Amino acid sequence: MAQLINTPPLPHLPWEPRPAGCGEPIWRYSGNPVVTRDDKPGCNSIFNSAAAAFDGGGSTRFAGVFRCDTRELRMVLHAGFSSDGLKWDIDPEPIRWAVPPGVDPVGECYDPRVVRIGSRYYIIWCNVWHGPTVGLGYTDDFKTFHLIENATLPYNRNGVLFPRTFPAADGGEDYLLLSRPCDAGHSALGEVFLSHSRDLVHWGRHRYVMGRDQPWESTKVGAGPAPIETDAGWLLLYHGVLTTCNGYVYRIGAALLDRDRPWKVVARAKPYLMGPWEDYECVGDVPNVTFPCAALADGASGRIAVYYGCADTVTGLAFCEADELVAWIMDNR
Ligand code: BMA
Repeated sequence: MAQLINTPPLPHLPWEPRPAGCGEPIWRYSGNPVVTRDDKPGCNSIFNSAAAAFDGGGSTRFAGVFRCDTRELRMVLHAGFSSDGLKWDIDPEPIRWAVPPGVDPVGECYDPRVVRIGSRYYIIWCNVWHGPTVGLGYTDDFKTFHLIENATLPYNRNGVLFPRTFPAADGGEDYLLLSRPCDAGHSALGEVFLSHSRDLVHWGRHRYVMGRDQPWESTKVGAGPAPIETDAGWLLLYHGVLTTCNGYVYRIGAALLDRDRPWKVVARAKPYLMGPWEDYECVGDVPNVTFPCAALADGASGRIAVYYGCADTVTGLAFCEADELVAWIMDNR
């Protein structure tokens, strides 16, 4: 039975038990979509968004960064707060970044991830800067947001930090970042790499992690939520894309990465874990998209709640248990 490691208890994790008769390793929240496009007046869509446990005082137990596309169809990030991870108050004002001298301002932003390392929350997103690249910043309070630097040159997307640092040979500690170098479109440059950094500014010691494998992920793959540490390895949820005669289909896959050298894949499930199935996943601005960006985990119970974008329009929530998911990956690798 796999256990979560270095994952604090999260007693208020949003949770529903597996429905009777459901034999799947992951199941959807009965109130899906958990965030709709009406949850912030005047926007077009709220999807591909990230949530994290956050003690904001009062009843605020969660904070998030939401991709709220405007009705001009500009991609904008907004902070949001919640007491239960289900009902969200999304700040009507977009996130404004404090920009260090000499650093270019932030462009349009999409597909944010939020990763807590120590007491600080790091935001990683796709930043439109001479093409898509990996933007990186931090906040301590979800009110003031500090830009660091772009972590990569264009073109790159789906940057995701690991939620802790890793000991290096010289006695220091390195941050680790997954990313997916690409081009301006939907090319075959669709493979996940890992980079090391001592200071979150300079990145190097690049390692190959994984590429396209099964038919459902034959166009490209990209990391989803921050990896979750278990005693069997880092649990990585990712998206995999298939090109069909009628467009792209985005599904969710699951893999385990080595705990100490996470560019080594320990096991990877051949079938997809979850894909467009319900109407809100199949119908929207971009049909047939399930795109995971965040996972909350309760270190005490092993329960995991996954937030994922649905059809580039709304946000869904799904539940799974770490030990069952690890067993499912091992059984289906
Ligand atoms: C990707 C990104 C995602 C989006 C997906 C499907 O390239 O733009 O934000 O969900 O396409 O449209």
